[in-house]
Amino acid sequence: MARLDFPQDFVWGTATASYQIEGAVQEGGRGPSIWDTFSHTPGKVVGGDTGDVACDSYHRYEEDIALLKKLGVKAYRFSIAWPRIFPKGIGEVNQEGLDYYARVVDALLAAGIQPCVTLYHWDLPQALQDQGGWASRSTIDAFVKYAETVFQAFNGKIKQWITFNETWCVSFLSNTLGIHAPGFKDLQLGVTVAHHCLVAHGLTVKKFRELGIQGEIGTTHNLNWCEPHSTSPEDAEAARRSRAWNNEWFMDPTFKGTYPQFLVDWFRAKGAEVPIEPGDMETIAQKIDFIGINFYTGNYGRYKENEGLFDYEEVQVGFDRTDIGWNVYPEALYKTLKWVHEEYGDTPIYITENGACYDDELTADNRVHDVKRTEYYRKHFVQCHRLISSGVPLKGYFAWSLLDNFEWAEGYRKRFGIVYTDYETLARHPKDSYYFIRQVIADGGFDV
Ligand code: JJW
Repeated sequence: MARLDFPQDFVWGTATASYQIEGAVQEGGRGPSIWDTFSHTPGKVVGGDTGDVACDSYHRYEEDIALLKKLGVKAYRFSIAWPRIFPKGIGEVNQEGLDYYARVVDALLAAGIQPCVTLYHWDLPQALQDQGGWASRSTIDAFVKYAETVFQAFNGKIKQWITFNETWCVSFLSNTLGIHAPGFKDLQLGVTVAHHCLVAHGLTVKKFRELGIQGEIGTTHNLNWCEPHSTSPEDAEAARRSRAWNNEWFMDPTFKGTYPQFLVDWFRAKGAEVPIEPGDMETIAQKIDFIGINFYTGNYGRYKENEGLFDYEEVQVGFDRTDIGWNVYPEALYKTLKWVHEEYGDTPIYITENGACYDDELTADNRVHDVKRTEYYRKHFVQCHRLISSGVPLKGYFAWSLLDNFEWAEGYRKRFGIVYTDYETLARHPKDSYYFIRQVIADGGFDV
């Protein structure tokens, strides 16, 4: 048996997002977002689920914060809903929206928990989508104005700010694959949206510095490790393309102010161009205080002609998979963050999401014995410890998620929480994984 100790100042936390937990979509002066529109469009979300009620955290945030306090986390990552602050995306500030988040922030601070705020976790005001959404550069200006408004409202209270959650999902998953809102299937649109989000990130960081806002600012990219299944050059190149699409396409601009040229060429051959305007790349590559990484899985794959965008198909090599179909591949967390450190330097790294989806069952004693999720966490914590030991500047870890919630196009059936949400009563029941994480935090580590 060995003991794995984490540094005293390691930041343990959990994460959520506004549309996934708040509900109360018509309250507090909130305007509609693209996720209201999308989830209310038949066929877009499994079971026709919507975020109308979700976990009702808009009304139950005190209970959620009590769960965080009992868990012993140092930090809580949540997102501010842009349509609560600007119901139409621009124009008049909705004071009721600011007041709601002020209550959340103050309750967190009173509980001794650092707020980590995501500015854009996918709930774009519908009014802006009606004018082109992220395909239009005017949305960039609207975003910076929204960011400035919340920076000033909460200056000094927020330890960490995250501009965007998962720019790959915002762009390609939502505009090229059509799986998330607004649900378009267009390569050019995905490329354009990715670029505009990156520019919006850069301008927001600039604004943050200009205003002299306290705390740290960064962004969160979801990385996905892809490895070739064989040693053939075709397989290596196909895996390389898939990896670059998920990873370098976002990390290179953020840190180096460049796009991976071979993929720029690949997209051009398919008729899509990055709409770069003078100064954009310098704007994107603003120095950030930390980089957030969301990590869930990795895969092996091979070349297959005309498969997807990259002539790449995944090969099943016998991984256990979670109930959303994602491989359990903890070593890929190590490989990914090792690569981030080697390729992009010493910027502090936070795992801003990691977790597992399993179909839990509430037992008669109101417990959930989520053995597989607990094992998933344990294995990923081992890799975190390995990373820290090998000199990677990993400073914190946020479990996705505090509680079961609206899992986007998958609806409520896919549960990622360490707390079970009973959607009939909206009662919360901590799962065994919650108690495992609580013990790790209390002990500063665990035995393997
Ligand atoms: C779908 C891949 C082809 C969220 C997907 C890829 C292509 C059929 C979880 N992270 O709820 C979904 N999540 O809000 C942010 N991250 O399709 C937080 N990525 O399939 C969590 C990725 C995702 C996805 C879901």
